[in-house]
Amino acid sequence: MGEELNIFANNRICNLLNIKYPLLQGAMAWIAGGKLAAAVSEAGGLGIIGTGNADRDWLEQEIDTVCQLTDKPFGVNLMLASPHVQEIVELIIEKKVPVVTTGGGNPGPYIDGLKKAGIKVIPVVASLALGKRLTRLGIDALIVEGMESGGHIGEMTTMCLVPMIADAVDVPIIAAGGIADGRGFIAAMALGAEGVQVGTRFICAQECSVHPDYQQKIIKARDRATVVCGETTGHPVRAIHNKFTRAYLNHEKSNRNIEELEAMGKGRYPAAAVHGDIDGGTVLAGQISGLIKEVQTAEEIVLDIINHAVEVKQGLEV
Ligand code: TUI
Repeated sequence: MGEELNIFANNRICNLLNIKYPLLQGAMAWIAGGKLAAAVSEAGGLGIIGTGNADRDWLEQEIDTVCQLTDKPFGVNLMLASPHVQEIVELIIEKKVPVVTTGGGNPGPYIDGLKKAGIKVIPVVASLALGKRLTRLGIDALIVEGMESGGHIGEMTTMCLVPMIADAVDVPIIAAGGIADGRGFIAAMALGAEGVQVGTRFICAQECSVHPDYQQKIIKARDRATVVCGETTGHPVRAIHNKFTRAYLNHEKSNRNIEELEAMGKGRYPAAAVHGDIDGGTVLAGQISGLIKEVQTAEEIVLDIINHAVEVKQGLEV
């Protein structure tokens, strides 16, 4: 533990966000609510509420839940493709949420307003071009997300994209995609990141509101369990292969009608995450699912990753 404190004493992500460990919890729509975010923040990481397409009332409740459970910093993810994005931004500012991450698009138009309200802004990017452009707009850090991630993804891997962006920008970088233990944590640091974001492993946290069958689907997953759907629509999504992805991919091969494919995917995220329809719903999860073996508390997950990272780092110092 003493060693671990030394490692993070000068860490720019810890200092920026006022957290103990440079470990962010991925903001998964329909999955990461206030209870999970509070548990991760209480454990020393940064818990983040995933908004997806949720409206203002839902988010207000989840923010209130976090504030009842912890006085530590937390974040909200702004999903830029949401029809409620404007009202969500207003609520974030009203509620003085300490940290905002963004995803699914270019957050350029919202950065100024959030920064003026004293909020730390950390966009998720999946390409070098957008990463470079956003650093000129006064963002605080970047989450660089590789295509190993679950959910909506870009084309680059974490292994290639993190060092490219690390070379090109001065803001600190948080690596995401394919990270679930101390080996991934240290590998990300070696690539030039100063923090990591972990999504899929936190789906298997006890405090996560996701349906228990969803957690079991991840725990049973092996190395090639996930597939990417929707490449022809321009919105590729990684999910665990099931009856639905099989039907979708077959349809995608034979029929490239985007509206039909979009209609086929409608409502599938909550079907799996909330109602536990793990055959007919979309079970968003990253490639790292095959490494996840059990449901643990958020605190156990945070400490396991950090302690493992310390051990791995020591093992490398030959
Ligand atoms: O956002 C994600 N992953 C997600 S969000 C989600 S829920 C959802 N609900 C309804 C509709 C759509 C999604 C499930 N998974 N990850 C962050 C991420 N952002 N990955 C890739 C990007 C990204 C893509 C394009 C960021 C910026 C971007 O910019 C395009 C441009 O304008 O240059």
